[in-house]
Amino acid sequence: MKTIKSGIAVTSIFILVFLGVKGVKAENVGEDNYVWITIQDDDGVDESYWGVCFHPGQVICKIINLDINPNQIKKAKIWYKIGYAPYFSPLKKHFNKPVEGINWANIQILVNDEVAIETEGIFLATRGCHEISIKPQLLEKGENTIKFRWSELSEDNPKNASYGGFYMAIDTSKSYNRSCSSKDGGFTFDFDTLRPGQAPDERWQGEYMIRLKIALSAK
Ligand SMILES: [Ca+2]
Repeated sequence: MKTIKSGIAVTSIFILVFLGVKGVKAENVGEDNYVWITIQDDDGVDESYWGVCFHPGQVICKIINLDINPNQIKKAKIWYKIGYAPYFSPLKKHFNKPVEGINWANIQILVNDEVAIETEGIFLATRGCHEISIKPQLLEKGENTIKFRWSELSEDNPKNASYGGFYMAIDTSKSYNRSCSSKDGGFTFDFDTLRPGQAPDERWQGEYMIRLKIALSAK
């Protein structure tokens, strides 16, 4: 994978709070005495098509740069936006909530190629914004990757589960070369198309709407 060394330096919470460094948002100190910081490239508005994955061979990847020692991070969450209701391939139909008898394959979210969460796809792929807590220990200083993919179904597949389509929102108005997709199960990644396997097109270029939220101690 091409390596991009750029991004946002989180060197001092207080400098960031007062200077309002682009791409980093600090929220108020909560009752738990944490300062939450959001590291994002997207502008909050997805205006076009999506990064769609229909099977485990298709992987999407967002790169987040951290200039901070991960042991300073008390809590961490991945925020992401799904742009369209997931598609259940056997029935050729979109569903936006769990339905009795419709069994989805699992979706995995990987942080630096470690599985941070894996659960039945429908719970991670409904249209709208999601926030998932992850272990801060998965994060590294420097470049971090956050990947989304379908998990391989087991051969016996006792629940008769199926893959479908999940639709990661893309902000086409911003581009920092920190989003890429794979059509070969994650062996190679392409920065020119965010729809795995599709030819480059401005409707699926830019940045995935995937952010990292980290909590630092306010003391
Ligand atoms: Ca936008």
